[in-house]
Amino acid sequence: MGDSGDQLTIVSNRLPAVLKRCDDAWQVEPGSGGLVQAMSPILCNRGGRWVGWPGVTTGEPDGWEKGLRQVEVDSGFELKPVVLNQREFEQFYEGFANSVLWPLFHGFPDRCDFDPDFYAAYGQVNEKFADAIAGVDDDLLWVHDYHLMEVARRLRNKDYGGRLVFFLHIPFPSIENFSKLPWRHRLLTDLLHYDLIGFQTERDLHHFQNCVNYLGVGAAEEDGPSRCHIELGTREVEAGAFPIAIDYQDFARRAATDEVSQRVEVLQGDIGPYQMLLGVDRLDYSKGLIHRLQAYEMALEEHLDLHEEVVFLQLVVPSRENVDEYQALKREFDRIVGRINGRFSTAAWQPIHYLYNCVDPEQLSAMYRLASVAMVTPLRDGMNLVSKEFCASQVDESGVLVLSEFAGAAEQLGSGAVLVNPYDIGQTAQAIYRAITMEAQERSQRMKSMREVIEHSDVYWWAEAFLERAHRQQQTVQELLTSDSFPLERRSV
Ligand code: ADQ
Repeated sequence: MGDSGDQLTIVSNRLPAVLKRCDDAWQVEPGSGGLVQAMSPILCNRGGRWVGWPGVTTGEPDGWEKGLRQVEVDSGFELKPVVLNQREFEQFYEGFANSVLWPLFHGFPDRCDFDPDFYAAYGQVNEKFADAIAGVDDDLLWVHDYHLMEVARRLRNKDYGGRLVFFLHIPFPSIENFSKLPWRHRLLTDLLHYDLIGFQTERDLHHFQNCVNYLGVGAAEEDGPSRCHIELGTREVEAGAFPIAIDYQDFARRAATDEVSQRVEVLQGDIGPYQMLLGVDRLDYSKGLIHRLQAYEMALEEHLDLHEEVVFLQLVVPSRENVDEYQALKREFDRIVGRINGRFSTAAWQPIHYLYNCVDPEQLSAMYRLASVAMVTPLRDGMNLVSKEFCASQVDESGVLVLSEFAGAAEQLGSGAVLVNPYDIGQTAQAIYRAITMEAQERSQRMKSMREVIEHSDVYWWAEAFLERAHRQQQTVQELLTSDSFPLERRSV
């Protein structure tokens, strides 16, 4: 990994393994979601430590540590659990993280509950994480995502002197949305205690720069392509766009195995002799599931030649199942699936097949390979790894990607994908028809160009770009510290 081979500690809200209580025993399940998918290969490759919440709250029966030790043996890196209590789980995780920051940063301010108790709990849990990390003497602490934006400030208060870098997996909001947050100055000031802050896209970086300048918490200036620096008087912070990626070779290799080929045949048998549209998402309102169903329904209304020609397989990973809003989304989704199948099914054909669970990597690969069209149409998404996984798995380059212009991935894949505004149901319905009826040559040209981008800019390229930046920044600081001309007030970096 270039010259950035420091000891690495990853810090995120969730550990990559989640403990669940089942029949009086603890079960370990692999963590789901994009952050875990992206970071696991990095730590597996270079070793290190991962700090995060294992899904256990205080007061639950002992015995869960044994499960984590087994994951450590299997994965080759150390896991350091931070346990939350029930109140922290409700007010920090379900509260500030998922009922304030998630909707606000995805552009849904009306869904936010700006409860001051939630913000207080956010501070307490960030302090808990800072306590857990303060003793770690690794060279580089890489903190991830919106749950932990205050950790750097809290560590600096404990005289932590090492490098602190941060990556935001979700979008950074526009100034119009960010300034609705009652604690906007404090949150942004706290974030600026990191030395390097990474965003998914140019758009996010630009929004961040605007917020820093508009709210007057620093002076942000562009610093070359995809980079900016923020002058704070006593120190400087760097920020940049680093589009997250996948382990391309892993997906491409798996898709070409005999096992996956066999599963493709079985799957084709299960869905019938039709072309397949595929959706793969966590259950979340930001993923645009309802709009997607409406677009498919409209495509079926307007194009009778799609009847008994396509099926739509939607795979949904359960997420935040005990939150009312998510239960309501699932009910709404089920209702519309029932309506569409009720309206259009024939004795031989059912237009939507819907699975509500996690599938293993081979099965996911078979779905990606068989799909004629992948529907990746979030209303807003930091990056969206499904779009990249689909392309990497398309070893015969015959599938079409229908991609929302509001997914971070659109910055890299926009020219190969069929881009849509997911709020425009009519346009998305047309895009479905266009994708299904696209000629083989155009399909292959588009898919080839996207696969090239994804192969070149894979997850190792991404981590190396980010860590080298962190490393270079450290070198610059060291050079300045040993130079006579370095102004004294900047030595506190
Ligand atoms: P997520 O919101 O979790 O990630 P995404 O990037 O699409 O979204 O990742 C989902 C992951 O879950 C994919 O790797 C996918 O393969 C996996 N997955 C989905 N359904 C599955 C199923 N039924 N069975 C098994 N696996 C399934 C957040 C941000 C994203 C950003 C990532 C990484 O919201 O915008 O891309 O972090 O930074």
